[in-house]
Amino acid sequence: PDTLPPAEPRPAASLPSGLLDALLALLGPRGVLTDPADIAPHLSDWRNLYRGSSPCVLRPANTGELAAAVKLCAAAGVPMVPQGGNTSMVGGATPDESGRQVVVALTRMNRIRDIDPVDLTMTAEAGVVLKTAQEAAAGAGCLFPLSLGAEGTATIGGVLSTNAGGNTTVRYGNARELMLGIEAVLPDGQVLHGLRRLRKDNTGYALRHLFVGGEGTLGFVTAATLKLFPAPRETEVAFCAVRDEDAALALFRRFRDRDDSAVRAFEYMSGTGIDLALRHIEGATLPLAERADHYVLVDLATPRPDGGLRALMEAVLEEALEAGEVLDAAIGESEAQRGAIWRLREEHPEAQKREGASVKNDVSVPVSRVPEMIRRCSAALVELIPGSRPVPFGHMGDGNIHMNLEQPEGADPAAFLARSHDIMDTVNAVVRDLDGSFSAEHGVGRLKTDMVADWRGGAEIDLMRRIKAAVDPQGLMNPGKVLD
Ligand code: AKG
Repeated sequence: PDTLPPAEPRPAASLPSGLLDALLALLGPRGVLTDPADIAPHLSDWRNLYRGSSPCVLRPANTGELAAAVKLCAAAGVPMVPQGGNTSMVGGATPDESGRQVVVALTRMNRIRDIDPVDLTMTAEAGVVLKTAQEAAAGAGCLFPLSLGAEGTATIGGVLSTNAGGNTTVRYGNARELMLGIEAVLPDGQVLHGLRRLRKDNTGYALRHLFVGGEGTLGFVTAATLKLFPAPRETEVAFCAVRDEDAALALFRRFRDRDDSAVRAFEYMSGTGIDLALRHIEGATLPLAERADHYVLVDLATPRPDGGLRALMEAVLEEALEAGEVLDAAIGESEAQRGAIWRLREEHPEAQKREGASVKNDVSVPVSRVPEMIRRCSAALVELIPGSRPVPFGHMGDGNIHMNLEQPEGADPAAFLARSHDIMDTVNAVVRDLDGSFSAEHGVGRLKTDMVADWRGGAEIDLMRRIKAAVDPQGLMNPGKVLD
């Protein structure tokens, strides 16, 4: 819930002397926000977990301006916080409270520089909104497949910096797999020119990958060359009530075994989550006759003109009905119906927010262990906080479930949120036991820095720290994120 008061920015006077004038001379008044009302939206995160301060917000218009501004900040020893659409779930783009960190918003760098339907590539600047990139690809008869709930706001720079996953990872991989080349501004203001569009390029360390998942701690992603795919010609979406978590996994395997390439998304939702969506989301309706405890959404797509997806969908659902795995199913008959099915899934975060306080656990386990993970976590959470409501949902096809917990009905939200760490520890204990990860697609940000050393100890954390020290010796890039 939005429980925190609005952020209070520090006055610009806290910048080292002369720096603000130099930045204004470089970027102009549109490129430097100093009015507290303009700065305020940049100081807190979507979940309202954090609110920080920033003496001003820099908004460079291009890579050259950003590089020059970074040089000025680096020379003055001023820490920088890269920000795109500001949709982080882990406080990854929020400055701290010191008033020393300067937010650098890349939203004005929003040109699509090139689309090539032969190479199947798009080169887009960091501030291009994900949905805009999808639409531009579609306009060229292609598909840019990365898709997630925040796609109307999240930017290319943000989704790459966090190696976002989303709904289509099962078919197309995470943001990392969709990136061929990168342009970045390093912490000292040098520009790394790596916008190659090659499918093969083994020429030493793949430096571009340092910036994907680096969450802005090693520099700014300013543009990327992305992979496109042939546009789908046929799509089918079904909403199914399933017997239990094992039945959901069995259904996934049936589709995957029949036609792996057709499964674009396979999402799990609990009865509790769907109840919340129906309660809080205007116009939401259950497309089935009866409520169930477990549901899945199946999304099939193919570029083949005679794809036969409807026959595939019906055949697999029929088999699964006969096997008792599927209890009931509805196949979307129009774009509107397919959209309405997807909305039930995509509005889970909003529905949870409207219901009250909740704690998010963006975790992953091997796909085969998803049912066990959901069951064990749900039981452990209810034992920890009687009356609390587990709301597991998400990307079953790639092993990433949002193992969220909603407060008990009528309980005090603050008292519930005070148990956040216990809740996360409870989920993480199960996830660790099942060889999973404490952060699947949201990243580490500020929320989970203490978990990195615990989960990625020894040589892994040591190498991460050495890379950070080598690339950003002054520690100016997004301090306090990823590594503490
Ligand atoms: C999703 O909907 O897939 C998200 O990543 C949001 C997860 C959440 O709200 O916990």
